[in-house]
Amino acid sequence: MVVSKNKIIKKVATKKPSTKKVATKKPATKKVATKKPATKKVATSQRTKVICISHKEDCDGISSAALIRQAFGGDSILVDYPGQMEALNQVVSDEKLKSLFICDLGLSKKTQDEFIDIMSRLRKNKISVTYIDHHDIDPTVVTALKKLKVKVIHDINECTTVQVYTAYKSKLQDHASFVAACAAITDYMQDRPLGSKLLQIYDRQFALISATVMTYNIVGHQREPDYLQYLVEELADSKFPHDIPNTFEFAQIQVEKLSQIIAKVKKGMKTMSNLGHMEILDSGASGAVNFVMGLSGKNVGVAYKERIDHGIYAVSVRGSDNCKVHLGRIVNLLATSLGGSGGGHDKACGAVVPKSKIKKFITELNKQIK
Ligand SMILES: [Mn+2]
Repeated sequence: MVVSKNKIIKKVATKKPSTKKVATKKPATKKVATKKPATKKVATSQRTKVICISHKEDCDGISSAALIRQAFGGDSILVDYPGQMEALNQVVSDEKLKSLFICDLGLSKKTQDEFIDIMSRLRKNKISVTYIDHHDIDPTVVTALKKLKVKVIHDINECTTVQVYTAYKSKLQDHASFVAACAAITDYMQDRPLGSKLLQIYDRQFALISATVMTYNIVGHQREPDYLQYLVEELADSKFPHDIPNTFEFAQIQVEKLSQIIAKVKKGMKTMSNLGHMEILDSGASGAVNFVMGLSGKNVGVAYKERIDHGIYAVSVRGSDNCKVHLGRIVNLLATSLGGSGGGHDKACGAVVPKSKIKKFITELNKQIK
């Protein structure tokens, strides 16, 4: 692995205390001794850390973290939606934190109040906070964040990485446009004004295969945080996916697994008037949901998997091009009303639903998407 920018910064930072030690060795002369407390004060109150909290489950989140790292250095904390608040609560108490970026982590009715509360605590400590995202957001949240002087970069028409790229282009290498184009593809946003321009720089098939291989590697390594961090570092280091060892081989294993899921969905899928749905037992719900939608012949597909330890179902919802309702908004309200949470894009979203409410969730969703 190449030594990352961030490690270099860290090394420089750790060298500082050693100079301090040199200073403490000099108590011989009075002048040096009186200077000591001053330097100490500055050192203890000095906030130097840059942290990016980003979404770990897809190419847009990982790529956003990579571009923030390339532009600003620092460390990434990669989380899923349920882990988002825990990570935020953790960084609030970090006395070294200077600057925080939050990327590709949409808010829901359930999380937005706590989020604003955490932001106000960070801002009281004068921490610079930038929230970059494209998920549907309650306008009152944007108003509250702006009032707290949180920098909000938010456009529902471009994926997060494209927005990171656009905002910090001058700090990024040329290769960052490729990372952003791939993220746009995997978020179904490569046809948007900025995303499509970035994609045009590159050969379409080359970008498609790169984005797809990245996605399979991210999805297949969700339980290996070190590997996800490694991907962030490699992308920040301007590597193409094919230059990261074994990514294509790993993608092949993933496609084989997916082909088995197709067979299982054909057998186990059920339909209602407006949607197809299926309980998934031995893979991720998000890996199966597109097949549920496609093979059901309906405009909406729902796949749900029980998280036995948590007493909930993790639900994935997808809409076809013919789906004219905003699924993210409907799912946000519906899941919240059933004691869960959820939200996302118009045609791709997710939810957490209490185990006992899953049937109600599906029948209500079926009613609401006519
Ligand atoms: Mn995204």
